[in-house]
Formats: sequence, structure tokens, C-alpha cells
Amino acid sequence: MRKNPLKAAFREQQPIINGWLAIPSGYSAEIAGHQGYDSVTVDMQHGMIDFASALSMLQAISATPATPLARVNTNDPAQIMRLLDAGAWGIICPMISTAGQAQQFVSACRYPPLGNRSFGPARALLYGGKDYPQYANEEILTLAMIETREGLDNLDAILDTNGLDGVFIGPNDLSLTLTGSASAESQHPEMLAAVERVLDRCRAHNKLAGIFCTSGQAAANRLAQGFHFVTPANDVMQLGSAARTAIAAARGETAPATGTSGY
Ligand code: 3PY
Ligand code: MG
Repeated sequence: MRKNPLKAAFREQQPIINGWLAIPSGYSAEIAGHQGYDSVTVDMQHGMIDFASALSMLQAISATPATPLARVNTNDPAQIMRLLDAGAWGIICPMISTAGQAQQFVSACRYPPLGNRSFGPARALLYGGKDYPQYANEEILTLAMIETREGLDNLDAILDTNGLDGVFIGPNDLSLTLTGSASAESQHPEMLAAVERVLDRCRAHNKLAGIFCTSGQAAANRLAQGFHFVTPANDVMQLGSAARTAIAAARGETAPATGTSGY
């Protein structure tokens, strides 16, 4: 089976730079996959993406050096299994708040006897090779999103889940629940402490620590802080920001206007 390079990167403590796609397009997914990302995630939760688009995006990413991942819209075993069958090499699951939820998530990603994933690997066989069923349990990456106060309280129990590779902080939701306002780069003391706690517990459990970021610089800061897996913004933010920079240059302005793109 095609190995999952993200697992090796984590073992070797190499940073993983992950692209994040909200635009439902195989073409833009293919472009993203050719830019140098280690992995590219199809975001089914807040992206404008249905299953048919996700399938063509996973196909497009598969034709690039990047490893294809998906963020599901909820902890739904049927959706998780279908995206794995479609060739996602890892799943990011939002709103994991208890060990039971983490267990349900990981079970959906693992064939028996480790889990309850139903058999029918479809496109995963084409991308992964005919021995996919034998090795999928080892190669598929599982990241639980920590983005609620309850998830933070249950962090150790979540990280104890067998077969869970790590956690991914959703800083917008986490700061919303902790401080009352959503901000991916929140400097609120409670948020700063929460992020440090996730890093500390991941180190103690030898699990991957990931976080969503809103720029390349923010992602670099998170890597320096100790994170292994970062997103330097999503496609929508990058498209908006590149457009504003180009427009400002065309108008002879020094700084791009502030505009809205992404969240
Ligand atoms: C969050 O910041 O809450 C996320 O889910 C990132 O997409
Ligand atoms: Mg979130």
C-alpha cells in the first residue's frame, strides 16, 4: 500500500504544512497540490463542498505530490468511511469533546478487529494499491479536533484513544467557547494557556499536535512553538489576499486594502 508520508514526517519530527480547501473545484485542488504542501485537506465542514466535488478534489490531489486528507462535517461514521473509500489518506474530525466521541471517530477509520469500518475501499485501492485493506489501519491518519471547553477538559482521555494519531486545534471555535469571540490568532490569556496545554499533553502522549492558522507567518510561529502540523490559511483567504495585493499594486498603492475573505 502507498505509505502515508505524514506518519513518517511525524515520527521524524518534520513539520507538516497542510493546505486547506473550501472551494469546490478539482482544478483549484490540483493547483494547491502542486504548490509544495505536504498534505491538502478537503474541508467538508465549512467548505462549500459536496461529496461529488470532494471525490474529484481527492482525485486531483492524488495526481500531485501532496497527501490527500478530508475534514468531515461531523463525527459521522458513514461520511468518514465514504471519504476513506474515496481515497482520503487521513480524516480530521471536528468537535471531539469526549473519549467516547474520539473512540467512535477512530473506529470508523479502522477495519475490524480494531474498528468498525465497513469494507468497500473503491477508489482507495486505485490510489493505494491492492494490499490497501491489509495496511489501511496503519496508514490512515486520524486527527481529532479540539475546539470545545469539554474537549480541553477531556484532553488526556481523548489522547489515550488507541489508534488516534493526534489532535488538531480549531482556534476559532476554541476561542469562541473559551473567550466569547472567535479568533484564530487570539491572544486572550485563557486561549494562550489552552494552546500550551494541548502542546504539553501531546508531547506527554507522543501524539501529533496540529492547529489551523491564518497566514504563513502565523504557521511558522506555531511550528516554532512546537506544533507539528499547520495550515497557512485556506484557499479562500489566500485567493482574497493575493487579489487585494495585486489590486493595490495596480493602483500604485503601497498597502493592500483590508477586505474580507474566509473566516
Ligand atoms: C476552527 O478554527 O474552529 C476551525 O475549525 C478551523 O477550520
Ligand atoms: Mg471549528
